[in-house]
Amino acid sequence: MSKVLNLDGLVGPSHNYGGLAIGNLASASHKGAASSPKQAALQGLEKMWALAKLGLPQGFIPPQPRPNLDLLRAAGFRGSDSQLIDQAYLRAPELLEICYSASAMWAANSATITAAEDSDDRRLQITPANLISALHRSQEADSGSRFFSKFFANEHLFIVHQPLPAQDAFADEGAANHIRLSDPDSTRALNLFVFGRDNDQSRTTRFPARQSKLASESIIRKHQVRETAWLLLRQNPEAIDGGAFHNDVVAVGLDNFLLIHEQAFHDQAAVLDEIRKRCQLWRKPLIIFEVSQRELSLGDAVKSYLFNSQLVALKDGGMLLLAPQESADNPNSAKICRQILEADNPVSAIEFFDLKQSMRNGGGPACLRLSIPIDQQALDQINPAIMLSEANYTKLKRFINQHYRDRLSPDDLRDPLLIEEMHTALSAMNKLIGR
Ligand code: SUG
Repeated sequence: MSKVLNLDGLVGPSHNYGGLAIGNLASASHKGAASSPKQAALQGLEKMWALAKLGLPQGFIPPQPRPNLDLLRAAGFRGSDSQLIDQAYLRAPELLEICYSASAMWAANSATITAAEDSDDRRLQITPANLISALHRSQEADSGSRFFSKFFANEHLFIVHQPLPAQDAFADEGAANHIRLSDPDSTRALNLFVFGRDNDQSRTTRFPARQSKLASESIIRKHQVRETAWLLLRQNPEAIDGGAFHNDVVAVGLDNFLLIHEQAFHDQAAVLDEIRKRCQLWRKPLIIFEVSQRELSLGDAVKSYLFNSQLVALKDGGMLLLAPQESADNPNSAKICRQILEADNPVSAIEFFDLKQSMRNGGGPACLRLSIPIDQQALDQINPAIMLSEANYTKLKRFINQHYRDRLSPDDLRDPLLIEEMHTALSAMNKLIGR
């Protein structure tokens, strides 16, 4: 059985609310609000540390360099760094927010990763996401690719593919649309690849679908996923229109447990039958906990982010459902939580975490992490500089307290001092991870 290494995106010092993400209701409703980069980063760090303290493999992905002034130059602005910022503030404020976006924190979108044992190639497969559905997210792809090439460099164990072509037909949002189910007692697995639109046909009426079918198919081919180990599924367009811009807003799975909202997939009853059929030879039977819309409306699922909880296999058996505080605050999802604990399934504990700063941009516990199915030999190859040892936890906490502002409003992005602060923080981070 392979372990799971969780790599969380460390929130960057420019975390702000730009209202940049179409179809993401939380992002739209917090546009222009003041953020707290320090609180955001500390909240994310505490989540990571809670899992590291349980003895589970936990690492982090450092923040990407911001502001991305190349974007402003590409848009025709000229002059010194502070002139670029000033001009953009006056003439293209959205571009200024974009070039400061800290959206790389949502590591689930950074790549699709499939297990070595699921591939005919026998190596862990990584495709960094092109994230071309939104401009602010598309600027993450290059730096994301460099991260994976550097930290997963052992060619015998890992293969880092190129991101898919930066074209609409290949729009790829990474692991937010991928779930790996597996039998804890054998090497059988089933990877669910979920797409939102069939090339340029989306079937949604309110919001665009982000993940293209061609992207998911291409990843299955590139990763050489064993024929018996994948299923390609369509997101329910109603879920996308209801604010589930990624499938991980309405479904989460680990090992032999799938927690899913009734409206997650197109033609869901047939899909769940097919999934059950594909897993029927497993030694530990697959358990599906499906929540009906009567018990929890799509609106409440999106508000509470219950399905964006992280499922974590505990060392002595059982699973932890690491949920956002909003799932406890919403009476309907709180009730579902109690039912999950009572029912016959692997979940043995539920803990609620305060991740408000990220949640206000539509990023819950599962968005903040990239989960990597990995065996011990490969895990031993991961550079300890990005692992959350106690020493690194302490260093990161100090780093955040020293370099992050308590408060950042859209107007603050105009402050030329902020550019310097970002550069200083970046060099300190590079030193911290030995880059
Ligand atoms: O792409 N929000 C992100 C949230 C990503 C959540 N990830 C997963 N579901 N896996 C997005 O919509 C908001 C940025 C802003 O508005 O400033 C944003 O990009």
